[in-house]
Amino acid sequence: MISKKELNLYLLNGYITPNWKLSSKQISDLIKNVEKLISDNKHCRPEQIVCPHMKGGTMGDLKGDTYNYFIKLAYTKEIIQLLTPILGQNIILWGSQVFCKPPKDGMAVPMHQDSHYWPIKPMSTCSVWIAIDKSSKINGCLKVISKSHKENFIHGKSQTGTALNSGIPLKILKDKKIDYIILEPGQLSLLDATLIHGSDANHSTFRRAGIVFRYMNSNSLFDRKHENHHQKDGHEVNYSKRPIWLIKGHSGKNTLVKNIN
Ligand SMILES: O=C(O)CCC(=O)C(=O)O
Repeated sequence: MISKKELNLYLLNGYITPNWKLSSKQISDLIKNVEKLISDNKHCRPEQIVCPHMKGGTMGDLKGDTYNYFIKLAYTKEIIQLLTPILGQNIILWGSQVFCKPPKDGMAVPMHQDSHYWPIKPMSTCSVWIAIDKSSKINGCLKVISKSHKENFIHGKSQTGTALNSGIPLKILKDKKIDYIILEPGQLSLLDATLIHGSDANHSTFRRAGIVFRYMNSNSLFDRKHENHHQKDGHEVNYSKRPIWLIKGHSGKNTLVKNIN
């Protein structure tokens, strides 16, 4: 559970790193499964492995059987306890992504607000970003603009060689203070959907891998009619048929809801 002080910091700044981390066994299982996922899917950039918790991913082209592991990880009791003060008693898992930046080759993620792309109405969602490797400025850790979650910013086409189609133009960001989220393996960060965040390219000799799970309050609607879009890697994001998972409580008016319990 996060403390009242941590909850207030999350509401104020748009993110927190709670005082909890995965156990050594959980970390070694996570490393093993991410490495298997990447080696089973050499056709994907490792920063762009979308929905590894779903059999076949969102397009049916993700190979291997690690989805069994990732969906169970999303139900980890302690992670859900951290989320509950933020999202309430009714929670759905609707997405996930592995962002693994190989040494010397990892792509930058342009500064963006996730709410710009997402089909959730109203936007009551929280991302749990879990560090698989030590993540610091050297290997392209997450960077955020604290308190930026109160406002919507325009997005434009992103530079070539970055992991997303669009980002916030650099001229808008130039005077804003950047905070770097430095994490040990197994530590995690909770991020508001509207917080401006991104990460630099990895020029170091150390891998920087993380996995993010996307949760929403199930009183919000996962809108099946939201416009589809195409990612840079040719991956089509199609929200109309994606299954989502009930983590706790009720599923509200949401459709295509599964449950592993
Ligand atoms: O892992 C990263 O560098 C970026 C993560 C991100 O953009 C996200 O979780 O929405």
